[in-house]
Amino acid sequence: MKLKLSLAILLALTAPAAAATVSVTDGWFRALPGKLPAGGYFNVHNATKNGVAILGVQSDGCSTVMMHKSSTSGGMSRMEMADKVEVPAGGKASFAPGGLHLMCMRPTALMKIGGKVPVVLQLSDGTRVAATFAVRGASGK
Ligand SMILES: [Cu+2]
Repeated sequence: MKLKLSLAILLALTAPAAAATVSVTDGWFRALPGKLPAGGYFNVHNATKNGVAILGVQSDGCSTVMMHKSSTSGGMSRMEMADKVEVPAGGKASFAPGGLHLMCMRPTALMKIGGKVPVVLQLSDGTRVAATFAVRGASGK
């Protein structure tokens, strides 16, 4: 009886901590013909009590991955580098067409429409988050 009780306490103490992580959902790349860069889109959720920032991204599907932000001003759309992307405690950040996105430079043979590509985010707290992105065609489907 005593053993069961302490096990229950242990589970209660450890379960929430294990669930409080940074996670990635809805990840996909838009593969374009030839060696054109593939745009990468996803949502990142920070369930921890501390704000973190994404400092870099790596993928075996790309020679280099950059973070970009698109914006439109005066009818002109442009992209600029995003050195880091903040994800507030308990909040999220969205990489979506027209805004923040990954720029997958010189895609490798892994970047095949209908396939899957591994992606790793490097966070400011020193941890890494692994995710799998689906590869879609130019239409986003
Ligand atoms: Cu870009």
